[in-house]
Amino acid sequence: MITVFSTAHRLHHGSELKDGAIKPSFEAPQRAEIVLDRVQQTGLGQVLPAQEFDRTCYVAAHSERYVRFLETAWSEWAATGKTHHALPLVWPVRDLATDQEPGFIDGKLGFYAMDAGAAITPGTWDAVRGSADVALTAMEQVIDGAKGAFALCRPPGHHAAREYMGGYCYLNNAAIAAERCLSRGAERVAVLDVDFHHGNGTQNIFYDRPDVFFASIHGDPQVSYPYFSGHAHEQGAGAGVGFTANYPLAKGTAWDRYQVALKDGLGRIAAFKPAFLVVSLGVDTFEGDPISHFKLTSDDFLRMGAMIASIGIPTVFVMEGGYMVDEIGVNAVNTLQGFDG
Ligand code: Q9C
Ligand code: ZN
Repeated sequence: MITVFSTAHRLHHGSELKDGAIKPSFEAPQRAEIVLDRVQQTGLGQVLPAQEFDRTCYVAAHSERYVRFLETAWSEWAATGKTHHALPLVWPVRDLATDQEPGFIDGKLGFYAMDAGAAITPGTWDAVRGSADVALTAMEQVIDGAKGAFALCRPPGHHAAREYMGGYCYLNNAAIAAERCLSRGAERVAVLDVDFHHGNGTQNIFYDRPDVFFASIHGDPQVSYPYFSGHAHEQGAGAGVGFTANYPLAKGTAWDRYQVALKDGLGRIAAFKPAFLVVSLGVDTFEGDPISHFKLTSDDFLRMGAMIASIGIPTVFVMEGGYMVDEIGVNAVNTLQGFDG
């Protein structure tokens, strides 16, 4: 399988608010380098650089004003004299909800963020658009006839919604890739999210759409980040009712229970008959992950890849989370090797 990779990810290493303190983000550059090393060691296949795509490809999944915010946030922040990373500190919750974009950067940060886990640094935008271009380039491979392709994206994307960042995510790489195949003529596309955390951003982007089926298997939001989405009763809205499927699973879930949800989700995707499948591949379901609560083993990722292959749909794997850096390469590449068979 071909891997698409961009060195632009190295321009971004943010801070996050965690346990009441600002710390270097768990989502660090070394993550992508370790996955790339494993791809090369195992001889998975050729590694291609990302092509550059037009920003209209990003606006397919996000609003124009949100993309403009991402492009200009660092310069607006730096213009106030601050030198540390930008993080939001006030949010338009419930009765404060408004659709009016504030004029000042501190207000914009809260308006366009769901949490204080996606910092803006000087290199963030270049890394973020490089990551989206990685996903778009991998989608082109599959549109052109490859059975599978691996988008080694960093930063990840699945928490980023139409108009907000969060959870280490800025542009939703998986949603941007899904929109790309639709704009190139596909009638239907499915997104399967196997990251430990609910793919709230992808769900948000496609919630009222019947042409994109979204399935997510994740830690129960009663006890796991992002807490406010991913319940089983969330199944879509309007014309999209029935085209979103959520599988919240208990803390401590291992392969025996995980594979029941995966089988059901894949069955529903196969019945939808999509032209393409995008897999949001987070490997933070691993038993050793420092911020998650599932118990998958490295061998389970081989099984996961084989099960995904069994439905026979051309598939783009888009890298999302996974924070046990020693094992992230093994677990991601095991999934791809399981798929290749
Ligand atoms: N105690 C991705 O995996 N912090 N994002 C959670 C839980 C945010 C994860 C803290 C986790 C975001 C792409
Ligand atoms: Zn995650």
